Amino acid sequence: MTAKPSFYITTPIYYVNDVPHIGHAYTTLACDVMARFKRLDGFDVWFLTGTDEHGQKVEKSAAAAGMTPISFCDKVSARFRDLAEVMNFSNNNFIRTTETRHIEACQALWRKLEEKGEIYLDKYAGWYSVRDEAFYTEGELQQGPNGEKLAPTGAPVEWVEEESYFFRLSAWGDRLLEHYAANPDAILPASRRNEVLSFIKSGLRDLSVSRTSFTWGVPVPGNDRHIMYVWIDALTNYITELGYPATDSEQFQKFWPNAMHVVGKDILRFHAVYWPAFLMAADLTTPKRVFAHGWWTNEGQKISKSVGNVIDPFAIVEEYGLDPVRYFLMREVPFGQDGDFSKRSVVNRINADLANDLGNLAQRSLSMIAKNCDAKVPEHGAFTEADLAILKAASADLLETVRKHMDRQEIHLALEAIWRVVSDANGFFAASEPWALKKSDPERMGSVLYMTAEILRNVGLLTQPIMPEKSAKLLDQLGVAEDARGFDQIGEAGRLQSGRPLPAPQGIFPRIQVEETL
Ligand code: ME8
Repeated sequence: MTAKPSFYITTPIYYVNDVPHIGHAYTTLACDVMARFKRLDGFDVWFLTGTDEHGQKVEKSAAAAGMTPISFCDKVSARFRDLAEVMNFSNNNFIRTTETRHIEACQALWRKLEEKGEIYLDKYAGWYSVRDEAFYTEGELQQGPNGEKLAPTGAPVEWVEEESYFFRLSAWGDRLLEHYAANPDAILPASRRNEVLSFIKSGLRDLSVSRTSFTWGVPVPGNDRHIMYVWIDALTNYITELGYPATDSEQFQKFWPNAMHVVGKDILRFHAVYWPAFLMAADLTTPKRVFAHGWWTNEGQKISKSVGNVIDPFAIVEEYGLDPVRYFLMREVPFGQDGDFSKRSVVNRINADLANDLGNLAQRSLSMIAKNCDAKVPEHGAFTEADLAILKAASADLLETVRKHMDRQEIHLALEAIWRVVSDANGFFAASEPWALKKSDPERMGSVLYMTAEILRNVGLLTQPIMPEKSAKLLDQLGVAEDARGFDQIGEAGRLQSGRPLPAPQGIFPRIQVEETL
């Protein structure tokens, strides 16, 4: 047997200075959808998420909560694990940067960089934002309302003067540009890639990679007055997970060559400039792709704790149900672009696409089958050319289209293609009038119902990554065995067998009553 192709997908590891909100849920959800998709498509998948627990920001939050840093981290990190549970994320592991194996991996990477002459000791004098955990040049700063200096993100900055190790980032610009010229899809979407390229072309300065003014971090090997800059520590999590420094381990060899990092646009620079430079400098290959998605606002406003409009993912799942929320988040906004969350758009989307389109198709066809076909998969007559074309469009062709979009993280386009098939199937069902055929041409009625059920099976297989539970219910109702739900079953390979008994149909996608929620 040939080995399965591999796929390694990671989320950012989230800071534990704050509890999880919709933005965190969104990124991990997108990764979950891709991980599930690839597993169903025959890949050996490793899907990682976790928490970023070091740095000045976390140290300050722990102090403000009157807790030791580690007990504070334990508490907040557990909330991110709960979120993974509640959102039905299929991550293979959950990493924490306070784990010993991670501290060892960071120190091994540091030693390697030092050995190679990529790190040197000097003095840093400049602006630092604790909120962003980022260094800024004078020229990047903007003025606040009271004349104070602010980071380009609007975060406060402080003047820092301390002894610091530096990474020779300035030496890597050309090699990064060469790398991205040779691998045009290594950063997606393309608009984000262009931003990264112009940042690199504007000239890279050496990067301060250690701090001495606080202690909550990974000690620099051989000089523990210094702790590592939190980003060097954080980014390393992606290879800690695969066993770094054991680069010849099976996990590392299998997954690192097919790594994809999904991040929000706010942290693309760290992933697409600093990280590949660290990796190349340490003789490691770079991730195959970094995908940066857009930013959610809430009812048109920036989501922020101070505005008090943070969307709690636990609460919206409670209110609308898990799979409808998963569907909404992936369908509403083109993946990569910014989007706005509003209750009205959630309700409209769920009612239109799930209750009306998919829900009605399933409900109408399955209840007709229950009544008129003895609750069995219908017998059918010979298929016409047109019938075969409809079936193909809803199976092999659809898989090809969906796969093509998923390979570029165009999740919304994949969903659009599936829903086009659902809409065509509704059209076919209505135009065929199976209720009228019952008397005039029962064999044709059987064919129409069979085809509709078969389309629903293919749709149900393809919606599993987005709506695992609802899709399972749909496939249960079509009598599809649990071991026949991979994408190798799409189309003729997995065709429903006429005469197989079916369970009693039940509504899967209830309508949300607008008055109740708005
Ligand atoms: O940056 N819309 O962690 P973080 C969409 N620890 N996505 C959002 C969002 C919003 N309004 N708000 C947050 C860190 N996100 C570092 C990462 S990785 C080696 C270290 C998501 O807790 C988005 O994915 O600030 C963003 O990149 C991430 O949360 C930032 O999470």
